[in-house]
Amino acid sequence: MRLSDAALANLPADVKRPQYGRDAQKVGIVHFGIGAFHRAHQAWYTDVAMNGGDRDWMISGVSLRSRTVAEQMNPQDGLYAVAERSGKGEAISLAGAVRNVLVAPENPAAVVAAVADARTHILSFTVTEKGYCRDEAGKLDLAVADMGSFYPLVTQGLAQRLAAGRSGLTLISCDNLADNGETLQALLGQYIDRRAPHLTRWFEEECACPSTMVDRIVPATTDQDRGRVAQRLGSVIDEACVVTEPFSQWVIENRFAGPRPRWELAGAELVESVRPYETAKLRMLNGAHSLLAYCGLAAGHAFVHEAIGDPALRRLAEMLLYHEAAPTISTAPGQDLTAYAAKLVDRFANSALNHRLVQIAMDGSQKIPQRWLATLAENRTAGRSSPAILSGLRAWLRHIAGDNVAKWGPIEDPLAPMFATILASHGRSALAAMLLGRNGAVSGRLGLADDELGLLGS
Ligand code: CS2
Repeated sequence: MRLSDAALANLPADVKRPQYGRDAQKVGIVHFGIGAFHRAHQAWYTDVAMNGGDRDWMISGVSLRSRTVAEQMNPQDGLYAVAERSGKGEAISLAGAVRNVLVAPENPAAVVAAVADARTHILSFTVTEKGYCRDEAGKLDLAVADMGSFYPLVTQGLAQRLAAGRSGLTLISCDNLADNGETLQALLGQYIDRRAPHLTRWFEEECACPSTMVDRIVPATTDQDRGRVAQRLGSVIDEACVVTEPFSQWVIENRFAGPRPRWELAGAELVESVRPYETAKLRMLNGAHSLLAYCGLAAGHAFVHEAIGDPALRRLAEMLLYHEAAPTISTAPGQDLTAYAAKLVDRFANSALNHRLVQIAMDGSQKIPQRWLATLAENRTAGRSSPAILSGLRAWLRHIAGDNVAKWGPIEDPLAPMFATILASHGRSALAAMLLGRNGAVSGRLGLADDELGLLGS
């Protein structure tokens, strides 16, 4: 039997489930990019808020490309299990905040209508770094944005809101970008300027794009995970389950255009400025993750816990955390980076998660600037070297030159065609300067100095 509202009666009594009448709740959030991360993070926070008494915050998820998630979730009435795994075991609960999943290419009008609906107050996004369609200078690439991104759908929905005299919206980026709220505001603003200029002023005045720091490690769900969850659910099959760690954090800039769920009931922190948390998260957690990914794959490891268990890699990660990233962060009152770094190492060591390094290694061109290059540039200005990051960059260059392909599969990166062209016409030794030098295709304004490029070798 497949999980669904009707199947709830068949579940073992000890499986936690939504305590609110799901059918009675209206949709208040439209979320773009409804992958495993969203289900284990924002949708879970929203479920906790509704369990705590909040109402009408159901989520309509949008898939921008494939119908896989719709096929997993829609037959289940949007229900799915969140399995929190650690050395202490596994806790399972059912989350109920997702109403349905819309597949944008099949029914764009339904997505636009959901954005325009009078009851919608929030749009949110986990479209990954590349989903923002930025060019090398960080500006919107209009041609890419017109082809299957969220920009046209959101813009049409907002235009309908304006035409109908409806309220503005809060748009929340939950992706690992620096200043993700400002970035979203600027890029969507550029799209609106070009494609619907009559909206520009209304968007600026009536909508808000708060920045957020999102954090929860969520490996891609495997068939084995689904099998294990089915066992826990008394043989009820859940195609949409997610596996995650017990830890979760969400820091949100308190700047909304209208109502919002009480996400603080699940521990979300609403603050004046997200920047210190976001910078620490990107440069420390994500920075160390990418380092472990490229150096770990090269050393033959498959999982994060194996890489952090390798003494040489652990030393390298700690060098990045304590000596390279932490000194560049201006902390908020009470923010303790030493404790944060120690906690990260513990989280990475969680061997119950099986978090694949190849998952982290993908899309490096989109991740490296905010994870490594910003740190490197600030250390350079302060006269400090960043040897761990340089090791990471060296490992990344080898990765995209194909050294790990035989063992770990093809390079997944939107710039992979460019890497191939550079390799074919200029050879390996040109990669560093063309991608990471001043105004390089990956580094942009964060380009490396000549002596640093020299240290990368070839
Ligand atoms: C990871 C992140 O895949 C990656 O690049 O670094 O997804 C990481 O697991 C999350 O940001 C943790 O919050």
